[in-house]
Amino acid sequence: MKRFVRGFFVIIFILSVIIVGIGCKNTGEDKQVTMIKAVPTKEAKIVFASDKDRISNQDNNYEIYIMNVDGTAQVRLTDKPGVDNAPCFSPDGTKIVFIHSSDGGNGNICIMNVDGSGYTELTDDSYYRTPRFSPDGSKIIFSSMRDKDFNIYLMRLDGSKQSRLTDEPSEERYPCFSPDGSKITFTSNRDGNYEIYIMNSDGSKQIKVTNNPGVDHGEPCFSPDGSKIVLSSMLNQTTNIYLTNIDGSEYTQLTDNVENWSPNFSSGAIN
Ligand SMILES: [Ca+2]
Ligand SMILES: [Ca+2]
Ligand SMILES: [Ca+2]
Repeated sequence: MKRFVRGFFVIIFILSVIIVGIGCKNTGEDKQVTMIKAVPTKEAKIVFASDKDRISNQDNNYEIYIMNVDGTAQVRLTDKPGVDNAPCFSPDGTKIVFIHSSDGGNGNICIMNVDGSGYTELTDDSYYRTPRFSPDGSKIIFSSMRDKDFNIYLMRLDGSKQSRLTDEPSEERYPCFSPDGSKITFTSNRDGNYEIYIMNSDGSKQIKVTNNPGVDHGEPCFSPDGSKIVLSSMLNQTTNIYLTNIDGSEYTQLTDNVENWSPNFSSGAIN
């Protein structure tokens, strides 16, 4: 009997050592994760527009700011009367493209270095919106109503070689390249209802992706593997985030609240 009791306690002791060991390992992993969250990499930055330095409620003087991913080290990059907004990093993180306008609507496409130097207006007739870099950083895609209605255009980083990719009398807006640069997604109301479209990067083969009564006009964006598009759509007076395959199948509503806009994928795999 004594031998049995002694053996029992030996087994309990061994199990305790194993459980404590596992617990310590998990604690160590949690610490590591916490450290990664608390100390973002030096390179990662977020760019955004804000009027937090406005002098009065009427001055409408948005500026472009940059900050660390934890919200620290906020630095103003622009200092110019008028609205500087809609910023977007170049793929290599060295430049920012954005819009400068008088009222936050249509404006001119501008580019600057990531430290705010080299502020340059690439256009001069104030008809432009939503500039985005191509994945290789060599071109800027944007929408403009300089030809009366909104269309999708492409140009070099110095503003030269502008080419129009759409030619419908409807509103074509919010262009965004696929990660491999071969396709562009955009919104259009050419069939009477705003839908998401895809075309080749030269403007050929324009195909409608969505087909529903919702107003699919919200900044579509490809997934990192190019297989899906995330967008915002208004149905029943509220705008929510939706996900669809690029062939329009599996159109899925992801949010169900009041007003959700501007979805964007991070890099990484989709499970
Ligand atoms: Ca400004
Ligand atoms: Ca058009
Ligand atoms: Ca629709």
